[in-house]
Amino acid sequence: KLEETSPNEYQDNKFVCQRATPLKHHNTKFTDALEILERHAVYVDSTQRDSRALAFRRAACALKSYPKQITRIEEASKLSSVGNHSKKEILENGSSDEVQDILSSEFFKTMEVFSSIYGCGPATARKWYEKGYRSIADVHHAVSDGMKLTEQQTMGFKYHSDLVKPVPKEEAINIKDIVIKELSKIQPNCIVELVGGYRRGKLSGHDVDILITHQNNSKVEGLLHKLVERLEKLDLMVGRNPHFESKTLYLKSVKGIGEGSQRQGGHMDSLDHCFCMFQMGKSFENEKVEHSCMQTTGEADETGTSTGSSSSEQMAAVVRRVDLIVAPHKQFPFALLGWTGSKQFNRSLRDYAWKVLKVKLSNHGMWDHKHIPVRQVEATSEQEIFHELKLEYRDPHDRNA
Ligand code: DGT
Ligand code: MG
Repeated sequence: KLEETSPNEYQDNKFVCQRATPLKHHNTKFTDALEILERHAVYVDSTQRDSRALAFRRAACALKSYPKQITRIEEASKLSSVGNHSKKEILENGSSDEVQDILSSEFFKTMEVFSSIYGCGPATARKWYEKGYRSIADVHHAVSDGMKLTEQQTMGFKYHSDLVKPVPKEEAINIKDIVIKELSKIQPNCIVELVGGYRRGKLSGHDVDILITHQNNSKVEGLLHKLVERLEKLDLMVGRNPHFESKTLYLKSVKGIGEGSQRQGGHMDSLDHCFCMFQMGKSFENEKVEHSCMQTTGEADETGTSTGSSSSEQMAAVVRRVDLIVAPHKQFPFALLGWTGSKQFNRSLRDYAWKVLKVKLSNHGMWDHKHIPVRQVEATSEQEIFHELKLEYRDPHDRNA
C-alpha cells in the first residue's frame, strides 16, 4: 500500500520518519542501482560512511517513498535529497556504465563475497582484499597458514553456505514458536515479538530477530541466561565446539535492570541479547552418537516436533542466525521500535528527535533535554512514542526506509 500523497504535494525536505516508506515502491530500478553505488562507496572507504554512501542512501530513501515512478529527470530534480551523482543514475535509467563497471569489477565482486560472511564487516573485507585474497578459498588458506579469525567469523565460514540462504518468514515464525514454547517452561506469560524485517512485512530475511519481555521486572532478570541454557540443552543451537564451549556466539547480560542509559554507544544497545545459530530441520536420527548422551530422548522428541521435522519427511538441515533480545517491560516499546528498524528509519527518527525536539531516543527510552534537569519521557506503546515525538504514527510496514 503506497502513501496517497499526490506527486505534487510530495516533499522530501522532511525527515524520512515523517513520511511512509513502504516495502514495495515504484522506483526499484533506480534504488537498486543507488544501493550498489552506496555499497561500493562503503567498500572503498568504510571509515567515510557518512559522506558519499550516505548521499546515495538518502537519494534511495527519497525515491522509495516517492508515490509514483520517476520518469523524467525534472521530477527527480524536485527532490532535494537526490544529488547530482544520483540524478545521473536516473538519467541513465538505473543502468549507467558506472554501475555496470562496479558490478563487473573484481574489487566489488570480492568485497561482496567477503561481506557475505557473518562477522566480516567492510573493514575486514577490505583488509583481506588488500592482502590479495580473492575468494573464500584464499582466506581458508590464510587461516591454515595461521591467520586468526574471530569466533563469529569462524562460525560465519563454517556455515557460510547456509547463512547466505534467506530465511523464509514461515521458518522465522517456526523459530519464534520454539522460543515461545521453551520460554513457557521457564517463565510463563512472557511477551514475544518477531521483530526486524519480518515485522515490516518482509517475506524473508537474513536472520531472525526475537524480542522478549515480561510484565514483571523481577522475571526479566536472568531470563535470557535461562532460555539460552535451555535451548543449548535441546541441541538446537550449533557452536564452534559443541562439546566443550557454550554454543552462543555472543551473550551479554546487563547486571541489574535499571532505567536504561540515555547514552547510545555506537550500534549496540545495552539490552540483554544473545546472537546464536539454530540448526533447523535437523534429523535427530542422524545425531552424532556422542551427542545423544547429552540429552534425554524426551527433549529430542520435543525439538523434533516443534521444528515440524520429526516425521519421515525430513528437510535438509540448515543453520540460521537468531538474535534473542530481552528488554525490561518499561523499555519494551522503545526496544520494539528500535529492533523493528529499518536501520535507516531508526537513524532518521533519532536524528529528527534530537534536531527538532532536543529529545534523545534510544532502544531504552527517551529523554527530553529541553527540560532542565533532563527529564525521561515514558511511553507504553510505539504509538505513544510517535505521539510524544509529535509525529504521525507509522505502521511497521511503512518503516522500510
Ligand atoms: P534482514 O534481517 O536482512 O531482513 O534485515 P533487518 O531489517 O531485520 O535487519 P537486522 O536483522 O540487521 O536488524 C533489525 C533491526 O534491529 C535493525 O533496524 C537494527 C536493529 N539492530 C540489529 N542489530 C542490532 C544491534 O546489535 N544493536 C542494536 N541496538 N540494534 C540492532
Ligand atoms: Mg533481521
